[in-house]
Amino acid sequence: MDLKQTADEFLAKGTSILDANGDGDVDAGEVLDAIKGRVKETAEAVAEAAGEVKKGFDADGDGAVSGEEVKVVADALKEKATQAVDGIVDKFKKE
Ligand SMILES: [Ca+2]
Ligand SMILES: [Ca+2]
Repeated sequence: MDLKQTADEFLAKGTSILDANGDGDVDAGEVLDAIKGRVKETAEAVAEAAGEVKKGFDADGDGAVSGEEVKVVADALKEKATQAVDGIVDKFKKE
């Protein structure tokens, strides 16, 4: 394998992705746009995950998470963890 050629191919690939206006060069604006796009994607994913978590806690959907709602989720998690541990213990018992 020609490392120099592989590096050139990687560079060419990166250039074609980053080169938004297709002039063959990557300028600072194009790099910034690419980073901005990625940061936005990440921020959206985080916001979506946070929304899902909040929805999961907020059982009655009033937009607020009460102590009781946290307790319900915590109990469910505890039960899930207990089941998982029981499953592992059962597996060992069988063997
Ligand atoms: Ca360009
Ligand atoms: Ca609520």
